[in-house]
Amino acid sequence: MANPLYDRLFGIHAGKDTPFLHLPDGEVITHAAFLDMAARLANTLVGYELEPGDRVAVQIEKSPEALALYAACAQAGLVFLPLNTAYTVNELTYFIENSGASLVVCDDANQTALAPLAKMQEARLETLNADGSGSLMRRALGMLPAFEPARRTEDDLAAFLYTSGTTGRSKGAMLSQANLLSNAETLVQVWRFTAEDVLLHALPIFHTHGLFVATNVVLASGGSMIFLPKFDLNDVLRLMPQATSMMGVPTFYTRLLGDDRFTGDLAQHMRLFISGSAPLLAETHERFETRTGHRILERYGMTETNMNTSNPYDGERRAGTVGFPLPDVEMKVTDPDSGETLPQGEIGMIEVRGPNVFQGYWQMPEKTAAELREDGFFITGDLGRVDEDGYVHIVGRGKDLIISGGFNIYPKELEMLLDDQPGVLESAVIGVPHPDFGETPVGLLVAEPGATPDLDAIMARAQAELARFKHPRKLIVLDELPRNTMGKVQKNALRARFADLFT
Ligand code: MLC
Ligand code: AMP
Repeated sequence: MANPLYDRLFGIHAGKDTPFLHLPDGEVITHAAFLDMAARLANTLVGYELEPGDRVAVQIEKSPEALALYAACAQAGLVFLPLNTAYTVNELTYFIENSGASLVVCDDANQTALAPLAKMQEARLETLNADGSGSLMRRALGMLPAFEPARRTEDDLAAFLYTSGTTGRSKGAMLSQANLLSNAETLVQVWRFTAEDVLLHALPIFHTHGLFVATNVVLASGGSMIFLPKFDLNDVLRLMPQATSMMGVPTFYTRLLGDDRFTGDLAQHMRLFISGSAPLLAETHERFETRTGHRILERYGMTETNMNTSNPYDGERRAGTVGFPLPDVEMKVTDPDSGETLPQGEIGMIEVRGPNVFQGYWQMPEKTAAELREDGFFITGDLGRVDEDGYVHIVGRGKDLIISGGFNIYPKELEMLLDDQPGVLESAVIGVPHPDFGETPVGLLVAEPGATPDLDAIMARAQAELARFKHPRKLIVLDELPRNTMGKVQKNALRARFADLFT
């Protein structure tokens, strides 16, 4: 094959007048129309003199055109680099510099702010707005709707997704065509997706879940998606009767359960509800079954590996577990210090190996070596155990990470900012339970001797520099931070002390 990713996800739909995207206003975009749009965009990208392997960084709202840009990058052999729309210019600077992107695509509204950065990086800057307007599509509309896919192999890179690190510095996870294809094709089988499926798609398309799990699975199966710009409860309730399946983060399910309009009748015809990206409380699983009769299928994955485990389609979907390793994924639980495999049932570090595991962190050989073993096992940073029936339980995190509504927040990044503020001696950021987002960050500060930190000013600083979802929900001044004998801050003690702040 000339270009496996394009051929197996997109090319297979050439010329088909079958629905691919159902938009909330009722408009339907067929596979053929979508591929026309992608080919026009691929011609546009090549017209900018981009070469296979070049990075295309995009920070744009979810739209059919944004998805077509992903397809166009696959077709032209470019590395697609989607970025959270919540990132500030400050945060974007690092991603654009670090990736060496040749093209940056943003909203018209951000063009002025990003222009100096793009210029400094010698990157081209084009725009694509939520309504499909902007310089990129303007040019694409004048292009031919046909494009010969660039020759690529399964080992070539398809995408970079940036993931934060415990040191506070983001790392570009390099995903090959094989990483994406193997996972998509496995998931189609294990979750029984077919051309009859209509997936209710309310996730963002800048992360693994919405792009590589939801979209790639639908593409590989030939089904269609109800493509919502975001999770809007009214739209989801209105359109669920036309869907067969839904994928979401736990917040989607708690929000549905919080609304009386979400009844068993509304969900009765649905084939499958899938949850992931953050722990689904066993209580949510049970309430969902009581309300609808459906057992949510929970699975476990991450940016570096796509999906690793899944509860079974046919067998028991066990609440509070993430099911079994996928058919082509090997998993072991190891001693975090020695790396030795632990006996079944013991809690340790989850490690995974398979065609889904990424190619390493872009230009960070030491970080890659620290997490990806030479024998191919990836050290996930998640702590878990396998029960007597083989179900994997995630019991905690070896990495200092907060997951809010499915978005990752690395405390270190917030702590570095808080430590820098006037009157602050030191800080610790912890995740505490939150009824809507699962967890939310709280900043604990210790004042310099004799100083009184201005909490409003510090919050304003955090708001100016960090994406909205990372903002500490509360700042609290403490006399001191609890430390163990080694001098390490005891975050567990702090999490226990502040566990009830929002519940
Ligand atoms: C939005 N806000 C958030 C937030 N999302 N704050 C904290 N955590 C979040 N996740 C902000 C908004 O900007 C807004 O700010 C305020 O919180 C309330 O907004 P909202 O309208 O209630 O939020 P909403 O826009 O509805 O978004 C919530 C959400 C969304 C849960 C629908 O965050 C979402 O779609 N999350 C999915 C994340 C995801 O796809 N993760 C997959 C990662 S891949 P203001 O200023 O108005 O107060 C991965 C691998 C794997 O992890 O295994 O899948
Ligand atoms: P990300 O880096 O955004 O891909 O986030 C991946 C992390 O999300 C994993 O390492 C886990 O900590 C967490 N995660 C994903 N799915 C689940 C799940 N079903 N249950 C618990 N944690 C999960």
